[in-house]
Amino acid sequence: RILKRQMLCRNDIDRLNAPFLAIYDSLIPPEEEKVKQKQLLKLLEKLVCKEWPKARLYLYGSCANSFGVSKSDIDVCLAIEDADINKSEILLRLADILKSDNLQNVQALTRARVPIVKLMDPVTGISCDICINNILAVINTKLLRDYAQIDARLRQLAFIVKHWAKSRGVNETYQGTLSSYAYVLMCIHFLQQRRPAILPCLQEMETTYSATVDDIECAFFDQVEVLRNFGSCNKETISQLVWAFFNYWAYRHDYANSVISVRTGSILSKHAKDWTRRIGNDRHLICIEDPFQTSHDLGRVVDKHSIKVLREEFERAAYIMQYDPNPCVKLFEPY
Ligand code: 3AT
Ligand code: MG
Repeated sequence: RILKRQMLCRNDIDRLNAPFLAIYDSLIPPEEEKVKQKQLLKLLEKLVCKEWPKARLYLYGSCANSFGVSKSDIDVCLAIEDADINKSEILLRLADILKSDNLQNVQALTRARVPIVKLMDPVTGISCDICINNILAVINTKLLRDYAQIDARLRQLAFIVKHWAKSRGVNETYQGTLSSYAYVLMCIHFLQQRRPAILPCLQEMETTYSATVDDIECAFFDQVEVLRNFGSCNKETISQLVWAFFNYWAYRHDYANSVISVRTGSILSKHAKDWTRRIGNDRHLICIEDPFQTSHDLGRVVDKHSIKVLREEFERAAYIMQYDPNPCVKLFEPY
């Protein structure tokens, strides 16, 4: 009976639309921030091209996937085609170049899992991480951005979920909770699964964009202008979707057997992916398939302690969405 009650939306749910949309609006970065980001990218391009004329710079992550909130750092990828490059040498050289142009807090982290140079631009006040040849991240950034253009509810839901995750301390991969990238994939998958569907599955459609990176074929439909009405048969509002999202992750997801897959627009079985056992540090306690690196579970950072933390947070959020008189405040209360 409890489960059944959880599955019925509270009857005043639409009263929460305006406050949720106001939170969303307050998180959108103002246009001048975008202008400053472009200004910094131009400066970096100028410096990089002097040293490596064939190199290119790409923005990736939340500054380019349209899921970035105000005052985020920016992620930049330096693409160099040279076959036998030594990443550490390039990062160290890059750090020298940036330092001599008065960029601040320049640091080359050559031993990190993803080696980067960090910097802060005193003119725009923006901090930035530069990595080398992380082309898959540039492509998954495009995939997310393309999904965001199909239905406005994706961006609204993802901003609210990211804001909730940051407020509740469950957006920290080094503590075993999930990355922003993983949360956005959870939102896309959730909207693919609504009936009628709010989002299509771009990787199952005709290929209009393709790239091969490290032997991985990345192909999907990217003419998203023609999909602008895709979700219009589904009239669910943002407050209903936030309610249903947390309800799904609190009570309906089958953690023991299921893998969510944006690539196929469906749920796969852990068994089919051979994700049933712990191998090394991969425990597969919550399974989120990367859309391109399909052997890669974005939930692999989650351990037996943090899975409890995460599930309790989903249950707390679902409870608040169901019963609290003021969910738009309570949901985001610092932990
Ligand atoms: P924030 O707003 O900075 O929290 P973000 O979208 O920039 O969100 P991250 O900083 O977690 O997200 O990651 C930056 C980008 O790096 C996002 C995605 O394009 C890529 N990325 C992150 N984690 C992975 C991963 N495990 N596998 C593949 N790509 C990833
Ligand atoms: Mg980022």
